[in-house]
Amino acid sequence: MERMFRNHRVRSSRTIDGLWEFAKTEGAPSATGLGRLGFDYRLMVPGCWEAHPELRTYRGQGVYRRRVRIERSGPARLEFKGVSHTARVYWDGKEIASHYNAYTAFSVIVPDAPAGEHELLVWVDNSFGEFSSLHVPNDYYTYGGLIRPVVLEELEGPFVERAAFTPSGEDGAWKGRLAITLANPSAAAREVRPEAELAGCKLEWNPVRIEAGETIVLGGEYDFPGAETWSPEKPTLHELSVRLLDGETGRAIDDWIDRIGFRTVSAKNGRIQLNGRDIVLKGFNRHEDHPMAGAALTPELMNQDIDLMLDMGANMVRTSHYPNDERFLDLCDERGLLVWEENHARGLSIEQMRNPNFVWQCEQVNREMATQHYNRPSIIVWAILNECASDCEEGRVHYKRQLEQLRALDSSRPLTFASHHREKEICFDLADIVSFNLYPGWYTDEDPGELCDRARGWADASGGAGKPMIMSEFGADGYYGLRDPSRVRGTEERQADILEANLAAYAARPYLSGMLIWQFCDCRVTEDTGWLLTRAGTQNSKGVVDRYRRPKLAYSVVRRYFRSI
Ligand code: ADA
Repeated sequence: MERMFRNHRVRSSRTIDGLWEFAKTEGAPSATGLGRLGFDYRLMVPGCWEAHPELRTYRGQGVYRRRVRIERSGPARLEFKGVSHTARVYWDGKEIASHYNAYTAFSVIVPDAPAGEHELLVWVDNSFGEFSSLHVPNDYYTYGGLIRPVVLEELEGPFVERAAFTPSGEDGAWKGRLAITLANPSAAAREVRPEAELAGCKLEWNPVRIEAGETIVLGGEYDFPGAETWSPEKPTLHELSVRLLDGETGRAIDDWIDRIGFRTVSAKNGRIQLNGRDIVLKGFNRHEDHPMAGAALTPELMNQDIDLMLDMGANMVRTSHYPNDERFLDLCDERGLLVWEENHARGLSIEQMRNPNFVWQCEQVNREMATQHYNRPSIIVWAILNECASDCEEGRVHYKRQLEQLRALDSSRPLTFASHHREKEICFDLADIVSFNLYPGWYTDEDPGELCDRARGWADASGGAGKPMIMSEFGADGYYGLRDPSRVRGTEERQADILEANLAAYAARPYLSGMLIWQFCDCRVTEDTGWLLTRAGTQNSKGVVDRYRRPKLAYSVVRRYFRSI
């Protein structure tokens, strides 16, 4: 199941999940060599290869193989929701696609796939090196494999590539802008009649002729008097269904379904507004990580994480530090958990940002994140480049370029980035919200309240005056099960004390618009992160629950504070 709802009623679409054959390989692939490998492993898709007992710490390359069946000759479309971290796709021995980055989807069309059996090979690489500027040894784990679903679709000709919907207006008077992208991958031009339905409104367009290979965009601004408002308390979703009818016969040849939430978000007067009302964001940073499933959490595990966060009284999750699985975002839409979604980068120095691939790899992940997740009501903030070099002019060039890119892709959501540069930060003027990662009580001995006030001052002095402020990370290590009345560093008691001191200080500061704990669950980290990030147990232990989601002492402290704010 690639989404939490049905995406198509007309288009033939299915996931190619289940067992795939897998072989380890070395170095760059050659199409002929790949097919001759001994495929000794049987791995589950979606899944991480680390789930196999022999591959628990494998970093390198491998090839997945699967035979797929096409029922009706014509264009076939493959969509990979996430391959970690570099993929090359081969269809009947021919390379048809490649993609970098584990955390965004990519698709490819085989224009003329004959009915019958075909061989699908996916070469996957999760190694670190010069090519990869964003997946680097880090304070989380880059798993290997087809970590998110794979979808195979059979098209009849022109199809709905996507539809972007931007709500505006207010409760009782909702409007919205709809932009539908149609493409024709087949060799012949065809006339189609597009229609759409949303919140009881039926939209129809005149027939259009789409030339072979052409992409067109149509749409406009419409009123939706029947639309109900989406909010965390009542996350009403409306089905948006777009259909393409054959120009001559009127028969439906393709469709595309998404879910829309009517809500607005703004950042005005130093506060963040949802549906025009000031809101305080309280929640967690979360890595997609689980001891049994790696980065390929099952929907049950995703939903359990949301249950735990909601139980503690959270209203927001930050997808630190990369775009998340579409199914997790579906659940957030459905359950009313607000999302800060960010592009993929953590703690890159200016030297790392000089990697010749950094610019295009960031541009791509920003574009894919914003276009693929555009319709989601739960996402109310886009962010970039967590703790990178926003303290120097050379770094600022990247922050400026990427925030401008995101704003051009989506002007309906406020933008931010999480900074740890304190008074040395020089990019707050570029963002809509100022966000601080500070660890009083853990990395420093400062008082959280005083530090927060100083941070507000740093923001005001460096371009952030009048902008809403979020404490985007604070926390402390607590090793699950390590309890001791001495309350020394590393015990669950000390972690709970530190979180309590932070939460008490932030809850008492009316100028704050948000507080996000580092972190929801403990997570695996790369083995070779260097002395600075050598972490006991090769994990970041600042979770309020451990890797198996067992609550630590801090759980009830957080629950008490979040529920009372
Ligand atoms: C940083 C970083 C997190 C994590 C955290 C920590 O603020 O953004 O990814 O590494 O510190 O635990 O130190």
